[in-house]
Amino acid sequence: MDQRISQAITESKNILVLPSHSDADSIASGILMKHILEKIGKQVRLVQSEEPGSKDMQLPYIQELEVTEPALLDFSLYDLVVTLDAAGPYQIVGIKYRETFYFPQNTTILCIDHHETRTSYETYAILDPNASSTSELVFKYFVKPVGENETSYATYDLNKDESTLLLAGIIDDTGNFTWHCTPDTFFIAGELLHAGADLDFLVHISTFQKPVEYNAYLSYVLPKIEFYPKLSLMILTLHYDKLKENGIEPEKVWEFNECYQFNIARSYKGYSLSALFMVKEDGMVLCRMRGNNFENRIDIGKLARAMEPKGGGHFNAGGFNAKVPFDKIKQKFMQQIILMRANNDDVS
Ligand SMILES: [Mn+2]
Repeated sequence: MDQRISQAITESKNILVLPSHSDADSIASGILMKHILEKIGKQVRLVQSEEPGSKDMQLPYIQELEVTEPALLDFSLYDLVVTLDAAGPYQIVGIKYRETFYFPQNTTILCIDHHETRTSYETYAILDPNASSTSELVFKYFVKPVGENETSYATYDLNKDESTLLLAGIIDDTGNFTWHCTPDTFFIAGELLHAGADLDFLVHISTFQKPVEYNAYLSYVLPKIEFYPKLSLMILTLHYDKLKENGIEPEKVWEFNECYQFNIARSYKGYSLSALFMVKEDGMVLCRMRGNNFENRIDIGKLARAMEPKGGGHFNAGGFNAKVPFDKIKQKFMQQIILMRANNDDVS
């Protein structure tokens, strides 16, 4: 680790920890950073813009997460801001502030992240797009050195609950170890199990949590999936108003969609790319994409960014939001995929 990073931490008294939008990886890495910094005597505030989902509410130490709008905080109160799992400042703040929020110029920011496509906004960074998760980076740099990694801070003894928490972050970001894993990922998972991580509990909360309403959702959704064999693309479009007409609560849909993204998207033979479009009543279109790690050749992070400057993600997962009529977005989206596929074909 860069000497300047350890120095910045050593010299800071009050530290603000800001994990990106709520998922198990950002929550786990955020809580662990708080514990690690507190152990060395720092005053730490841990803030996230969103309430965690019902699955993540079951994670250990979740009550330590303060749900407040980060955009409204007084950053001058902190010597250092640590952001986790955030590809840009927009991933830290609530939806209302995503277009407009930037950190004040004199803020010292340490960014710990594994996104491939990102906007630079930090003073110091621990970045590794090859890492499975930000939880993995926190382990390597602050808990215990792995491989070639050298860092003076990596001396933290994890307890059982903290190990469970970090493993939750890794499991979530790797889709139960089905993508983005390296030898280090498995090594760290092993270390976490040795330290007492509760795998049965994590499998339980990630697998056996489908609400009964999921059946209704599934029967509504399945006929709506469109298949484009030439583009090896599948698209699901959900309109909030139509969901409501069918008695499905749009707010609940994000929970169902996790099931969709894990169980349906990228499980069809010949379809290496899947996109989910959610069209809200105010015209806002949210797009989330997934690629099959073995077959997908399109960089989804780049695709998202080509669609919308604030879009982004990883090679096989990403998204963007845009307030443009849906037909136009869909047309542009298809054209962009045709363009990227043509470019790939030129290369091969
Ligand atoms: Mn992550």
